[in-house]
Amino acid sequence: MGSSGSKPIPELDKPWREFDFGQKEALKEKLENFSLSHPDVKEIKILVAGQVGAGKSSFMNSIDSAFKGRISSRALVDTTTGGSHSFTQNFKGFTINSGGKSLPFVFKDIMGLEPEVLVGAQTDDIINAVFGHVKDGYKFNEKEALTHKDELYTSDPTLSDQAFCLVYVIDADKVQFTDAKLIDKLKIIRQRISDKGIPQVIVMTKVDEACPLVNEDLRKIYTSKIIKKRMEMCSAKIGLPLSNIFPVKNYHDEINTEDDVDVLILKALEQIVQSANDRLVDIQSD
Ligand SMILES: Nc1nc2c(ncn2[C@@H]2O[C@H](COP(=O)(O)OP(=O)(O)OP(=O)(O)O)[C@@H](O)[C@H]2O)c(=O)[nH]1
Ligand SMILES: [Mg+2]
Repeated sequence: MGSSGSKPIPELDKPWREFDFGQKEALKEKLENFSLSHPDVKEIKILVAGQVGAGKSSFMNSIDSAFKGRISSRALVDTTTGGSHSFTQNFKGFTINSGGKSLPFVFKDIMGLEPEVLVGAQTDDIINAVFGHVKDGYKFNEKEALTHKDELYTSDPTLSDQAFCLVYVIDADKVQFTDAKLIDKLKIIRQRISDKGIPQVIVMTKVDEACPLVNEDLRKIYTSKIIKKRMEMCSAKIGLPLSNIFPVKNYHDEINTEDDVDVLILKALEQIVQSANDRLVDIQSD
């Protein structure tokens, strides 16, 4: 690498992950025609968790935008910078429509995790939500977890109430500073849900903020050394393989959609939906 004084070139000669930026329409079509592999499940529930401000709501809006072909802002995004409390607090579903129909997956945005907050409350709520015990309308509360006595607690969840994939949204620009307490929380969640075979995917957001090269040209995402490093950090910290990590740029200040943004978002979605469906296949054959 660079000789004395010269800056190292932050770009690899060849992309380290093969990625076809021309596959947007194919991905869209595949996702529009996706059918679930279990007769009792009409839509698969996907939970989205992550630190406050990581871009969870923006990721769902970006998926919606990619299908609509215009910028959508259905999930409310906090536009004030530096907020330490989660902007999204109510548990409710977010479905995607495309080609005149509603796609068979529903996203549930969980309130952002805060490292300082009591370990119990938020981790328990997330684990309960994964297992289908949390009803829509529940307001996540940082001090107390939902208990079986609560009206919004489902004691006997059906298959459709359960989540088939947990998505961790991680900010590429902050991953190196991730608080050890937050990592511990994620580890607890991982242990509890991995036992039940629930797939997990990391969506690494804000690649535009993490790497100037990628900010200029999103197609450099897999030749950027910074992005590769941040993905490796995500993998090491959360304990998921690199193959489960998808870097994306969410729509945040754009007024038009762009194919390069869409294709990365749709690829992450394809992986999420496919792993959730694999889980359904496993359940069926259990
Ligand atoms: N540059 C850039 N900004 C982003 C990206 N994703 C999200 N943002 C911005 O980051 C801020 C937080 O995004 P949200 O989507 O509200 O984050 P959240 O995870 O839902 O946060 P809470 O609901 O508060 O837990 C907003 O100002 C977004 O516009 C991205 O990929 N790139
Ligand atoms: Mg949010």
